[in-house]
Amino acid sequence: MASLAPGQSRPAAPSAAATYDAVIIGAGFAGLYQLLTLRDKLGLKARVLEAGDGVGGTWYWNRYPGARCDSESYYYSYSFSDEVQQEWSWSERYPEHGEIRRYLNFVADKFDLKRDIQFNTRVASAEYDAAANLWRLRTEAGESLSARFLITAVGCLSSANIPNIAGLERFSGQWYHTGRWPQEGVDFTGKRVGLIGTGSTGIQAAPVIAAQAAHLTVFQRTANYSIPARNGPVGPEELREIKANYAAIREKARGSTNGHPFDIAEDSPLDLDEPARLARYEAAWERGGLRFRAAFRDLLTNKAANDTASDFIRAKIRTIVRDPRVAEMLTPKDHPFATKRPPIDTEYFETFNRDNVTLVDIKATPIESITPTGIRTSEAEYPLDIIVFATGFDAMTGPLLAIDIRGRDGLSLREAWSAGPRTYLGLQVAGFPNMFTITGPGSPSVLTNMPVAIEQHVDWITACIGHMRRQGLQRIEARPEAAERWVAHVNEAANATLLPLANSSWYLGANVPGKPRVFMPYAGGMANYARRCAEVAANDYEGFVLAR
Ligand code: NA7
Repeated sequence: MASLAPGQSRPAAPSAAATYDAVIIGAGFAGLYQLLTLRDKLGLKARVLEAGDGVGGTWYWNRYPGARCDSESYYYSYSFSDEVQQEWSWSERYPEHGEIRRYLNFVADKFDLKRDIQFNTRVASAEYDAAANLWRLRTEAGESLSARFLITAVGCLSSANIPNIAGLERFSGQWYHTGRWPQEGVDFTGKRVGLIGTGSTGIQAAPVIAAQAAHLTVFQRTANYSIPARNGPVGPEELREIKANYAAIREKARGSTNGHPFDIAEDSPLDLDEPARLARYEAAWERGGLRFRAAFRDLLTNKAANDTASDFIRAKIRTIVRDPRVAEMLTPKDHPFATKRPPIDTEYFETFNRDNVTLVDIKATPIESITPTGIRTSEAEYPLDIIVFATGFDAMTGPLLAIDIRGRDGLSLREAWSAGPRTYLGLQVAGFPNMFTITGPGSPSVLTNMPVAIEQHVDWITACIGHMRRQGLQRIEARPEAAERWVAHVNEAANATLLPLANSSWYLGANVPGKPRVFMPYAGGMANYARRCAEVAANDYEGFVLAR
């Protein structure tokens, strides 16, 4: 068992089958805030079970070189406490993983949350006991707990996707998945490193690894669009202004489509002539970040509009990368911009101008095996000391299905979701009473700046449980027909956008062999979604059955 961080107390293990009002799985942004509201607002006996030895969730595990958030620090943060907003100062435009962990530790300590978090505890199973109306949990260490409410705060990107490549077990060097990065870090000095994957993670990691390693070979399956992040320090004046305007910033984020506090332009690139359109894109490129998508209103809904953005980025890649052959390999051709989650970068394309970096197109020359000394493709063998898998996650459903969750009559979540996830509002699954899934599939989640989606879910769940307690209600369960209607609406919302056009996207589950292809997050927009959830609650929890 890993040692505790300074100041971290380890709560006593619960006695056999200790019973709680609520058990929360996970101590990231979602689990911490859910614990705070249930315990301190509602006075519930609540406990968090967390697999890691500290708080952080996604940011506990993702410590790879270059790991930082793509949302800007001042709004990738909690809004529920003005004291936290005023006391905490971010140092960079995009928070680095260590700084996010320090922030979450600061919040956890400020509200004395760690006394109710049991670290180093992975939940193996959770079964609904209908007679007692309790969830019965078992941990991997064999402890038993019971709770009236089960709340999953397991994150959307926490189940590592490690490709099944023949020979990995014979590799004599070291290999790592970016989402399971060693706490002590990895020293690349003098090493020949192979990096598989060019999603957001690979694109963040490649420049940092290249700067340290003797040689970096990037194995690319799909060329990706990326926008410069334009990271830098946050100055004292900027910080003062942010802190003075937090109320308006938060309101704007909550009222937006993606949980970001900035405006999306009201016109289409097709309304402008070419010089004006290019000038708009240039300005967005210079400003950098995910906001590039907001340069026009219809980049995600109109293919012709999107083509102009895709072409602009392709031209940039060809300008930055000196070797035309490499530039061509790096140019995305098989999906429109932003239909896969768009990465942002710090000198990613520039990295391919370095003498110690090689790009291998593994769509043209697939990886055949990992040998004891490197990676063999259909064309060549690349000798390596270290392999880094930046191959992403079994997103959204993976972390839930990793736990053996069984609802009414022993129905397993795996069976219930055999054709893809089915939820009501991304908050509940029919047949699984009193279980809430924070940022579950069918909610905006990964299409937003996550803390906004998380706070909205936690506040809704807390209000719902508060209502139940006041009314003497013991059980809430999604009606199957309400879930069916919601699933249809989630599909409809996705189909109103260009998002389904990226047929290898993790939004669709297409990155994990054998996973059902269903567009998982809700693409109808954060503000619309929150309004719908509020209406459901106001209409006496329409679509749910509540019982004594
Ligand atoms: P992503 O975005 O899922 O990217 C994974 C990358 O790994 C992507 O380039 C994949 O290629 C590649 N990949 C996946 N499996 C394989 C195999 N078997 N062989 C070769 N290459 C493979 O994960 P990230 O960690 O980068 O980002 C996840 C999210 O974190 C991101 O979207 C942000 O929301 C933050 P593919 O494109 O599938 O051909």
